[in-house]
Amino acid sequence: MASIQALNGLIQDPSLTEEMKNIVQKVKSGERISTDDALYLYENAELHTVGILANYIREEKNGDKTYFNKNFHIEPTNVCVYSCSFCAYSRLIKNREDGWELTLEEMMDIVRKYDDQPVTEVHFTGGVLPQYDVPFYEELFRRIKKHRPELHIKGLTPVEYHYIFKKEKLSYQEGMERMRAAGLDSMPGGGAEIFDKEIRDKIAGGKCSTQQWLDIHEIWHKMGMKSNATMLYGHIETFAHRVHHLQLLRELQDKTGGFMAFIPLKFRNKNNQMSHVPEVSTVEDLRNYAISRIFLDNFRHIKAYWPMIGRDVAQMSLAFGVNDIDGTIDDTTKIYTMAGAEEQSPSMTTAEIVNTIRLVGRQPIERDTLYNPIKDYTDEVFAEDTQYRGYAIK
Ligand code: V47
Ligand code: SF4
Repeated sequence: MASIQALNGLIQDPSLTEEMKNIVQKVKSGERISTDDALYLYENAELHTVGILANYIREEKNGDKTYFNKNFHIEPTNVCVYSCSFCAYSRLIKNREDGWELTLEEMMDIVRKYDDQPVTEVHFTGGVLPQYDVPFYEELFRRIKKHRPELHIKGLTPVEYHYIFKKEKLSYQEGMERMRAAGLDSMPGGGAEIFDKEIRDKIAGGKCSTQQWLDIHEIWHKMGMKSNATMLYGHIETFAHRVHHLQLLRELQDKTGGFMAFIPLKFRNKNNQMSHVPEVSTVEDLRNYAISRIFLDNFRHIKAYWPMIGRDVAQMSLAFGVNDIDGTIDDTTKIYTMAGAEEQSPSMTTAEIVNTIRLVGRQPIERDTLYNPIKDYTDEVFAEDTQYRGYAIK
């Protein structure tokens, strides 16, 4: 494979520092890099260098396979009891008339809207409100499963679970068991933000702590269930904070093996209390994907969430360790567009997502939430295939 030649080329590079040579050797021999190595990469490494290392690991783990899924989002509310300073939702608490609070029936209407579409997953995300309690979510999940049993429910995060279980006086174990019994299939990666306590208190004060976030995932994994992990980066955190975050995830994954994918989320600065904080560059986004890929040797998948990062950067990220670009979704997610994400109407057809992947020489595979392959689209011919975003398609 081309990636091993690139890696061997890198090893010959006389300009490499001793530290860098040591890291390259570790990657080549499949040895885990240390937190000091990761910090060294964040502080010193050029994009092309981490790109070669991450691409080598990506191809070792996943070859050219690049996954996507067919899903839709439901955001029960955009009002929230918390007011994380990076969140474009939180300002709406004071301005509730701009907000929406969906009823159970309204959420079921959204589910029914997809009845004749081949979606495999519904992803619940959004604000935290007292009326959405344990019995409410149990009823919602049960009704979805009754209506469409095979639809995978990926829902809520430790932020919501910590809040609703406390209200109900349930332990995390009891609460997660009730959620599973009601139909919850997996947990998305949100609410992780950044694990360093000082920075977390500044940007996401009041919601579940780092330890609580990790504990809920650990309990869920020990029940034999799967989840994802995220990191909100590119705001007021340092490189050392990113390494600390990755280290806690790697440690938990060593214990449980329950994480499917790691999803770095770039801080977007529109319509929130941190609009004065500049966004990081695309080069930094790609370096961050790559270093995450290199460090998280026990995570099989690194995902670029394209509605947030934009389809062009998501496409580029496929050469920097990423092997998943999430879903073909309708314009059902507002949390990121409100915060200034690249995609103002985040929806791609299957043909668009497949061609985004094929145009950079990768193999597009539709997957279910648990990464079971559904269909290989490498040789699929679509009606609109003569041109895609200005490129001629063979
Ligand atoms: O936890 C909120 C982030 C997350 C902003 O598991 C922001 O498959 C950047 O976790 N700038 C929720 N990020 C979304 C999430 C997710 C998304 C897609 C797939 C999966 C998965 C999980 O969104 C929050 C927070 O970190 N977020 N506001 C902002 N201004
Ligand atoms: Fe609420 Fe989540 Fe926004 Fe924080 S990030 S204010 S918990 S919706």
